[in-house]
Amino acid sequence: MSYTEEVYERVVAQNPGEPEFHQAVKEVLDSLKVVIDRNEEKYRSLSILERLVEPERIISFRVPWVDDNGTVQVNKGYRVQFNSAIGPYKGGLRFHPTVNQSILKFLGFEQVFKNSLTGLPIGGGKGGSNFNPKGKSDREVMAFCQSFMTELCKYIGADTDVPAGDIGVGGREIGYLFGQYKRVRDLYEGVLTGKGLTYGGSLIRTEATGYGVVYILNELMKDHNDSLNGKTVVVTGSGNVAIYAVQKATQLGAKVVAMCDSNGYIYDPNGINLDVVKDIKEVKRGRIKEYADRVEGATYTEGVGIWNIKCDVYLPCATQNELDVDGVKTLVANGCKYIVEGANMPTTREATECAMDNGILFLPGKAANAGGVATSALEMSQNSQRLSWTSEEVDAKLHQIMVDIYAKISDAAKRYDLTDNYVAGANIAGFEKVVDAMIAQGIV
Ligand code: NDP
Ligand code: 2IT
Repeated sequence: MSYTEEVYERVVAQNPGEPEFHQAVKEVLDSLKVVIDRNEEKYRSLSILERLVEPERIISFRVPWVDDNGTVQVNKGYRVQFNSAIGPYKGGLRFHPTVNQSILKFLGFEQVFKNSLTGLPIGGGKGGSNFNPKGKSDREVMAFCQSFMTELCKYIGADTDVPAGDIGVGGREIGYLFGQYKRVRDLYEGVLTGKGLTYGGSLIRTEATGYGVVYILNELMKDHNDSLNGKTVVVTGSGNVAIYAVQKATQLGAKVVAMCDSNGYIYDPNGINLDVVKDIKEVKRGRIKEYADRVEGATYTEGVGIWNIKCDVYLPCATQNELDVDGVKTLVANGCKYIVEGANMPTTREATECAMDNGILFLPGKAANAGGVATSALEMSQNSQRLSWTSEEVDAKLHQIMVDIYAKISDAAKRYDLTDNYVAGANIAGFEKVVDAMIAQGIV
C-alpha cells in the first residue's frame, strides 16, 4: 500500500463518523501521491502526512445564551486550529445548524492549502457553531455572539488565530464578536477580519471572494482562448460569495440567469437584477423566492435542480456537496464548459471526476475562492500598519493574487504531466509551501 493510502486508512479509522473530513483528505492525498512517490522515504521518516492530517488543536465549548422568550439556549462552539506552519491560524466561522466537528475539520484542512496558495503568511483554521441565525432577532444574534466570544477570546489574537466570516456569519456577526473581544481582552487589534469600515475593516473584503472567483475564471478562459463576454452563467447560492460573483461576472459581460437558496432557485432569462437580490438578501434577510414576485419574466422553482438551466459557466457558491454526478451530467449535456467552485467542496468527488472526464475545465474551491481569505490577510496587513488602503489598491492586489494562483496551480499540474488538472495542481502547489515550512521547523 502506498504511503498516501496508508495515511488515508488511518484517518478513516481514527476519525470515525467524519465523512466530510475523510472526503477532503482523500482528494488531497490522491493528488499528492505523485509528489510523495518521488520522495517517499524522506516524507515517511518525518511522518509528514500523519502530521498534516492531524489538527494542531481543536477547541470545543458550550455556548449558553438567552432567547427573546427568556429561555436559556445552549449551542456547541468550536475552533479547529489546523496548521500554523506558514502563519497564524486563519479561516472563517460558520453558524449553521449542520455544523459539527467533521465539517469544521474538512474546512480547516482545505484552508491550510488555500491559504498557502495565496502566497501570504497565514496558517489554516476554521470554527463555528450549530447556532442557526435564521429567524433570530438582532438581540438574540448579539447575545449568542457575545457568549461565543467570551469563550473563544481565550484562544485567538492578532498574531495567534484570526477568524472571519463564512456561512451565517457576515458583517453584523463580526461586529458583535469584535465588540465582545475588545471588551473582554481590552485589546483593539486585528483579531477578526471582515470588520466594518469604521472599525478596521478593509475596502473590498465584502466583495473579495466573489470577485476573486471571477478573476480566476477569467484567467482560465484567457488561457483557453476564450472570454466571459456574452457567456451565460448560473451561480448557486445567494449569499456573500454568490452576490459578488454575479456582480463581477456581469461587469465582465456575462449574463447570469439563475441563483438559489436552500429552498429553491430563480431563473431570469433577462439577466439577474442584482439590486433586487441585494435588497432581499442583504437588507431584508428574506428568501430568493421573493425575486420572482418582484421581477417580471422571472420564475421560481421550489427545491433543488438549478443545474437543469442551460449555461456555459456554472459557479457553485452555496455549500459542500451541493453538486452531484447527475447534476454534472446534465450540465455536460447542456454544453457547460466551465465549473469554478466559489463554495468549499461544493462538488462531490465523483461529480468532480465526471466533469473533468467530460472535458469541463474545473477550478477547485481552494484556489478559486481564495480571494476572500487573501483579502482578509490584506486587512490584517492594514491593521498592523494602522493604515487603510483605497479600494483600487486592494482590488488590484486581489486581482494579482488570483492571477498568481492560476499560474501556480497550472504550473504545478504541468510539472507532473497533469495539464488542465487544476484539482491536482492546487493540492500540489498548496502542499509544497506548507511542507517546506513544516520540515524547516522540525518535529512540532
Ligand atoms: P452565506 O451565508 O452568505 O450564503 C450562503 C448561501 O448558500 C445562502 O444563499 C444559502 O441559502 C445557500 N445555501 C446554504 N446551504 C444550502 C443548501 N444546502 N442548498 C442550497 N443553498 C444553500 O455564506 P457565504 O456566501 O459566505 O458562503 C458560501 C460558500 O462559500 C460556503 O461554502 C463558504 O464556506 C464558502 N466561502 C466563503 C467565503 C467568504 O468570504 N464568505 C470565502 C471562501 C469560501 P439559505 O439562506 O437558504 O441558507
Ligand atoms: O472559506 C474561507 O476561505 C472563508 N470563509 C474566509 C476566511 C477568512 O479568513 O477570510
